[in-house]
Amino acid sequence: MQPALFDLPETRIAPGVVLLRDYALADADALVAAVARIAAAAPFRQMVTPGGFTMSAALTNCGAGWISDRKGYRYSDINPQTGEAWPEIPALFSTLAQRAAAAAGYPDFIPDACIINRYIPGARMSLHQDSQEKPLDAPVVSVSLGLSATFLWGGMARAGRPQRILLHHGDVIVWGGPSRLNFHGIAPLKPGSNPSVGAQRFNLTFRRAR
Ligand code: MD3
Ligand code: FE
Repeated sequence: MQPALFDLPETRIAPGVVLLRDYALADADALVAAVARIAAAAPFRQMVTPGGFTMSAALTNCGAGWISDRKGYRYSDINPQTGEAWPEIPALFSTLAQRAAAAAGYPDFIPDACIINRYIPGARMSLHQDSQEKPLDAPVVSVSLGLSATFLWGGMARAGRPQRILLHHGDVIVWGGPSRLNFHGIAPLKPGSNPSVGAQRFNLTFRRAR
């Protein structure tokens, strides 16, 4: 019998997409500590979309920063909240992202941007495509920390019923190849508490922005 998609142990879940269960578990506490240091210099904030909605997930960045306002989405070296450059990507982050990308079949990936999303119970991310990055042949490496979340992914169109994958503390997904422009999102986070992260979820996405 085929396992249900949501509890697949790991492996290739679509063309170019590899789920690495627990891959970041050994580094999780150090990753969370690094997130706290980054957030001390560049606080989490809820961005406003070009359509005027406030996103329910809060975010900060290291490396090149992704920002959104009424003018649109884009990458910016400057944090508009502080007027300063975003913190550098810690070596721990880049090493993990490169190892995971190589394990998934992308040996040449070197990230220059890391978006850090923070979800509290009830927060979500609606279906969208990530297309602001210049080299669209580079993968995106996603690291989940804290509360579990239901990841939603569709095909190349927003319409239709998205598939669901439960992502847990320490899981990594490498998303590339023909699936790089798939629509995806996060269902509203359920209440709960994680022993090392508390009542929240962080997601780190490593990208090649330029
Ligand atoms: C599939 N973040 O920051 S990570 C985002 O969990 C974003 O915070 C979600 O979507 C989160 O843009 C999902 C998994 C992910 C990230 C990037 C992708 C899946 C992707 C880019 C293309 C296709
Ligand atoms: Fe995304």
